[in-house]
Amino acid sequence: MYNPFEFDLVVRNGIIVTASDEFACDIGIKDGVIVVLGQSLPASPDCELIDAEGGYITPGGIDSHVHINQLGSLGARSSDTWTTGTRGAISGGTTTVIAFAVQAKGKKIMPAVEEYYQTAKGACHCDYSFHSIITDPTENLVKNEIPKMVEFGITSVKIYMTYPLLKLSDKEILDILCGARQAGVTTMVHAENADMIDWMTNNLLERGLVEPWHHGTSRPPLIESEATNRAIALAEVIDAPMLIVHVSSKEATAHIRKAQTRGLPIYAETCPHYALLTADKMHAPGFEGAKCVCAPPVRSDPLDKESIWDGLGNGTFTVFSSDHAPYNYYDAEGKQRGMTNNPTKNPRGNFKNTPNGIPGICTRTPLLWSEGVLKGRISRQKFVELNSTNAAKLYGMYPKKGTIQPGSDADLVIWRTSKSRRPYTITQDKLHHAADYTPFEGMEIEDWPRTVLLRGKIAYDGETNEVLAPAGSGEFIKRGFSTLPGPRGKSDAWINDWNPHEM
Ligand code: DUC
Ligand code: ZN
Repeated sequence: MYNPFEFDLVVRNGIIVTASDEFACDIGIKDGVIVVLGQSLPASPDCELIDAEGGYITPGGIDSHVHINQLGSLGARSSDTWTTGTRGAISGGTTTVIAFAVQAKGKKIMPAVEEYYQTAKGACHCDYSFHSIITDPTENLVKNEIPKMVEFGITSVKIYMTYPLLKLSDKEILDILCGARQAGVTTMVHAENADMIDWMTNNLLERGLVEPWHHGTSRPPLIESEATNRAIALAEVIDAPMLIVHVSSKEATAHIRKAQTRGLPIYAETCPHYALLTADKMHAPGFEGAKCVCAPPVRSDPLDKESIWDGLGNGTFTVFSSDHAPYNYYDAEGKQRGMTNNPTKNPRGNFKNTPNGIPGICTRTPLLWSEGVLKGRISRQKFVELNSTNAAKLYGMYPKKGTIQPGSDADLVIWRTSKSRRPYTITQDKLHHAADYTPFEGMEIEDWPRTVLLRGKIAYDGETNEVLAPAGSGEFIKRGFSTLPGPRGKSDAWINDWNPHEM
């Protein structure tokens, strides 16, 4: 028999879903941590009770790719601060976010990390961590600063193959992969071919083809496919784990699948917009198409979306992230840059000067639950894997985060049952982010989280649509190493006599 005074909170009458199992039982929580999973747990008079009313309970979501309080492409201003971004996250069932601390060229990474840390501290409605974006891989950074980052609790770096201020050469990428591999760090890659984009963009501009949808014309799937294939080759040379971020096309998905089949530690991420939106969104009247300008672009071929759902179901994709990069539509420092900075004076704006990115932090988890699980595209176990568990494992937070078991943080999402569920229409006025629009406006989905708990406290009430976790309740998560397969170890499968293990 458990001591009834052990618990601060008992969640009764729910069906727990993890990445591997599903079972009906109570959850006993003490000091924000799950201490017992059991049948008919006793509760003292002081113990708080939550009745899940037969609904599924999934681990709090982990959104491992969000841009918050970060300057965007073309110097655009993010519409979300840490407070508003994490308020949006928690309202959609995300209890941990990982955002980006950016190294400025010519500067060190650790000061950027420390400065970014100060902007988040005390401001968040959910737990948070950072990846580091490396823009200038000096020898000192690779040898000395990456290990310092690891000590701080950051065990992943992100690099870009495109964008003038961010892009790295193949040689620089190899340098980073070496340092990352030695430090046990996972490298995330934005894979698009920079020269192809520049060339096509200039050509389109010369011909006056500048409307928002030509953003998609300038970045066809081949651009993503070539860079993905190259990134995988670079990772293979070094035997370094790599995650390809925001995969949008069937061609890139196929390269990743092939690499995984060959046993390489290649991981992949996709996002709600690639699974659910198509390029016709960029043809909206006037300049409205700018609301869906992001990179890689949402695709026009329905087979791309089909391959994204196949990849979500068959394990090609490791994580499902929002790539929340919010720029207000009605903002001269947001999407309107494409109207004001518009040399051809085209009344529909200019895609080249439109900041890339869309908001998605509130809607990511409900969309995957509704469009994935409730529409029968993926199992509940796969949902948990994509929404929480794999991110926790890959980014070194498991089992504190990403699952429901004794010892884990009591970060929980309680869903309604098939009887109590009611259709939910996504509209901007209900969302808790600070962005002034949602690309999913008007979309009818099957459900929205009923209750969200952050470390054993009700953080969001779906009945009233209220965020109850105060700003400042989120904690910085010092991350450890990935527990998913890393370098393949001593093997005779090297490309030739050169062997990264002898470096
Ligand atoms: N593309 C990026 O490269 N970053 C943020 C958002 C986007 O659309
Ligand atoms: Zn991004």
